[in-house]
Amino acid sequence: MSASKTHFRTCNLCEAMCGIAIKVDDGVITSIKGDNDDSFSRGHICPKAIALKDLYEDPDRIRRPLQKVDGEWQELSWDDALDKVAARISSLQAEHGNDALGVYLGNPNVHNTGATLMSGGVLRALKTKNKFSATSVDQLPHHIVSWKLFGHQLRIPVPDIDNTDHFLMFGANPLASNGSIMSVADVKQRLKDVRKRGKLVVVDPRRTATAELADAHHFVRPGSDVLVLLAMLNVLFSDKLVKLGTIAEHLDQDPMDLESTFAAYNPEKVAALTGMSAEVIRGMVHDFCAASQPVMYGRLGVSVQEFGTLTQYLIMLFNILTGRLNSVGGLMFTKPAVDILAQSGRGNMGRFHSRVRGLPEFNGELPVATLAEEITTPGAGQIKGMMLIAGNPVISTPNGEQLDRAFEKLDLLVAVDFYINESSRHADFILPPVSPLEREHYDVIFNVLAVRNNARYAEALFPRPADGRHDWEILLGLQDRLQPAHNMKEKLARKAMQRMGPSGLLAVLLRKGPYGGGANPFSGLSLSKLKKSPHGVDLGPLQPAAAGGSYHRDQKLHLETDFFLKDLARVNTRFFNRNSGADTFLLIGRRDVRSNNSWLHNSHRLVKGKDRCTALINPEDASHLNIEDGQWLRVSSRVGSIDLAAAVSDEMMPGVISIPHGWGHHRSGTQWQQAEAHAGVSVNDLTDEMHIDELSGNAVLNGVPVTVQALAHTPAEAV
Ligand SMILES: Nc1nc2c(c(=O)[nH]1)N[C@H]1C(S)=C(S)[C@@H](COP(=O)(O)OP(=O)(O)OC[C@H]3O[C@@H](n4cnc5c(=O)[nH]c(N)nc54)[C@H](O)[C@@H]3O)O[C@H]1N2
Ligand SMILES: Nc1nc2c(c(=O)[nH]1)N[C@H]1C(S)=C(S)[C@@H](COP(=O)(O)OP(=O)(O)OC[C@H]3O[C@@H](n4cnc5c(=O)[nH]c(N)nc54)[C@H](O)[C@@H]3O)O[C@H]1N2
Ligand code: SF4
Ligand SMILES: [Mo]
Repeated sequence: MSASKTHFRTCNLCEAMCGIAIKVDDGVITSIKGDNDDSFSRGHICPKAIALKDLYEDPDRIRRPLQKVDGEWQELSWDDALDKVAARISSLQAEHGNDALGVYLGNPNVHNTGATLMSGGVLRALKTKNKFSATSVDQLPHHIVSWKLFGHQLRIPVPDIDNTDHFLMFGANPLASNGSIMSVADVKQRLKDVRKRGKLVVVDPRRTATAELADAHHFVRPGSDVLVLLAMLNVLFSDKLVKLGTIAEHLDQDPMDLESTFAAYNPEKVAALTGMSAEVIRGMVHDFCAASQPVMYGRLGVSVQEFGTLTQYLIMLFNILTGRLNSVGGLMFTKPAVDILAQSGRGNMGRFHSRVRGLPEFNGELPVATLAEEITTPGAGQIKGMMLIAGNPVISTPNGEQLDRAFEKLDLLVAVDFYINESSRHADFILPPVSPLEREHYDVIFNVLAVRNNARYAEALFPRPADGRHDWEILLGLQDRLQPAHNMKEKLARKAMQRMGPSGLLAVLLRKGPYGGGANPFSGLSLSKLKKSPHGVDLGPLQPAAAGGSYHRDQKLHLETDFFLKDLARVNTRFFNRNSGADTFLLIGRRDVRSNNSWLHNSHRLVKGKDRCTALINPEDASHLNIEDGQWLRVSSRVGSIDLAAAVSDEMMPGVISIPHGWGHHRSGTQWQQAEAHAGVSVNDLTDEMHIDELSGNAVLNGVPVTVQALAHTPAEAV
C-alpha cells in the first residue's frame, strides 16, 4: 500500500515566507505547490520552492562531517569532529589570543529557526571581537537608522502595501527578489492592487521587471539617490508641503528647524548629478503629497551604496515629514507573535573598532569589508582562524578574490555548511547540518518585517537521520566543548535547553508574546495551537503603534540630526567638489528569480537555460565602445577585472552596467557539480573593500566605478 501525505510549511529560502504544500508518496517528494489556504501567501510561490526538493535529494550535499587530511577530505564521526574542532579553536586562541578567531555568519542563519534562537551561547563561547556577517553587505543602514530613531535595531517599519495608494520605491526589485525588509508574498499582485488604488513609482538605474509594472519609472545615477532625497526634502519645505499630523507630538525635536539644512539642495542643483530632471523631482514630491495614503520605501539598491545610511535616514525623514510613519498605508511597525525585540539588544555602536582600519562595530559585529586585511596584516590580534556559519564571503563580499587568497593563509578554517563552497573549500573541517525539510520551521525574523501579522509553524517533513545534526545541535555541541558548564546547575540548565530545542523555546516565546496567554497555558496563541493550524494563523493587518512607534525609553521618536546629517559634508565633497571620471561606468547588481545569492546553483532546474551572468549595457554605450549583444567584455575596477558576455538593452541607464552577484563557480574544489557548467564570474572580484558607506561601514556594491573594454574573442575561443 502506498503512503501518501501532504505536508504544509513555509518556504525558508527568501523573505517572502510563502506557504507551500509538499506532496510525499512513499517517502519521495512528488510535488511542491503553493498552499492556496495559507493565511499569509494565498497560494503564491516562485520557482525556487521546488529547489527544496533538489536540496534534500542532492547527492552533492554533504551529510557527514569532513576533515581535510593532506589535501583529501575524510569523513569522521560527529563526536570526533566536534572534539577536534573545539581543540583546534582552543589551541589557536591559547597561542594567539581570543581575537585570533574570526566568525562570519551568512544570510541563511536568519532563515533557520534553530540557528536564530540557539546560537547566542556559542557566539559568546567563541570569545572573539572579530565577528562579521552578511549584515554589512546588506541591511546595516536600516539597523542603525532604527536603533537611533526608534530605539531598537530591529524596530524597522515596513510599507503597508495592502493599504497604500502611492508606493514610491527606491532601489528595490521585488518582482525578482520577492521583497526585502518587507516580507510580502505574492508581491506582483499586491503591487497591481496598489496601481488600482493609485500609483507605483520606481526609481532605479535599470528598468527592472518591477519598473515595467510601475506607472512611472525614473532612471537615477547609481549612488546619487541621496541628492534626489535632499532635493525632495528641499521641495517639501519650499513648497510648504510638510504635514506632520499626529506624529508631531512624538518627535523629540522640531523638524521645521531643518528647512535651512535642505535649502542648499534645490532640484536644479542636483539634476545633472542624479540624471533626474528638476521637474521630475518636483513632480515626485507633489504626486506623493497629493495621494491620500502614500509611502516611500528604499531597499538594497539604496542601502548598499556610498551614502546608504544617510539615504535610508532621509527616506525615513521624508515619511515622517509627510505624516506617513506609523500611519495606515504608510510605513508601519509590526506586532509579531514572537517578540524578538524584547529578546535582543537594542543596538550599540563604536564600543570598539577594527584593528587595521579602525571601523566601528555595530551590535558586536565589524564590517566585513575589513575582514581580509584583518587576516593578512600581522600584529597582535591578527585573525589566524575563521569559522564560517552558513556563508560564502568569497563570493558575497567586496574584493572576494583578496579574501579567497587570505583564507588560504589561515591556520584553521571551520565551516558549518552542507556544501563545499568557494569559501569553505579552504576549510580544515566541514560540519554539515541537515537540509531545511529535515527541521522544524517558524519564521522568527521575517515575521518582524511582514506586511501582515501572522504566525505559522511546521514540524520537520523528514526526521533528521541518526547521523545528521541540526545547525543548533552543532553549535551547542561546540559550545559545550569550548566552555564546559561550571557547575551542576549550569550543566542541568544546558541539558534542559538541549532537550527543549528550538520548539521548546518557541513555545515559551509564543506564550510570552503579545498574542500569548501569558501564565495561562490554555488561552491565547500557543505552539500547540499553531501545530493544529497547518495553514497558519492570521493576526490581522498592521496597526498604528503607541508612542508613534517609538521603542525608546522616553517614548519619543529621536531625529538624531547631528549623527546623520554630519555625513552631508561627505556628500558635498563627493558631488560638488570633486570631478568624477567621465570615462568610467557605474556598476550595479541584479537579482534573478531563479537564483538565491550564491548557493542554489546546484539545482539543475534553476540554473539551466541561457547564461544569466551577463553585463547589461545600454545600446548607446555599447555602440560607442563597438560592443555587440553577446560579445565578451572585460570589466575592470581598482581591485580586479572579469570577462563576461554583454547583454545590450535599453533597460539600462546610459553610463551604468549591471552584473548579478552570486556567480563565479569556476574556482576549484567546490561541491557545486551542477553549477560548474554555469560558472559565471563573481562581480565581487570588482567591488572594492576600501569603498564603504563611512557612516556605517557597510560595503558599497552599487555604484562602483569601472571601465569597460570590448574583447575580440570569448575566453573559450582564446583557449
Ligand atoms: N555584488 C553584490 N554582492 C552581494 C549582494 C549584492 O546585491 N551585490 N547581496 C548581498 C546580500 S543582500 C547578502 S544577504 C549576501 C549573502 O551572502 P552570504 O550569506 O555570505 O552567502 P550565501 O550565498 O547566502 O551563502 C550561504 C551559504 O550557506 C549555506 N546554507 C544554506 N542554508 C543553510 C543552513 O540552513 N545552514 C547552514 N549551516 N548553511 C546553509 C549554503 O550552502 C551557502 O554555502 O550577499 C551579498 N553580496
Ligand atoms: N530571487 C532572489 N531573491 C532574493 C535574493 C536572491 O539572491 N535571489 N536575495 C535575497 C536577499 S539576501 C535580499 S537582501 C533581497 C534584496 O531584495 P531587493 O532589495 O529587492 O534587491 P534587488 O533585487 O537586488 O534590487 C535592488 C535594485 O536596486 C537597483 N539599484 C542599484 N543601484 C542603485 C542605486 O544607486 N539607486 C537606486 N535607486 N537603485 C539602485 C538595482 O538596479 C535593483 O533593481 O532579495 C532577497 N531575495
Ligand atoms: S518567493 Fe520563492 S523562494 Fe521566496 S519564500 Fe516564496 S517560494 Fe520561497
Ligand atoms: Mo540579503
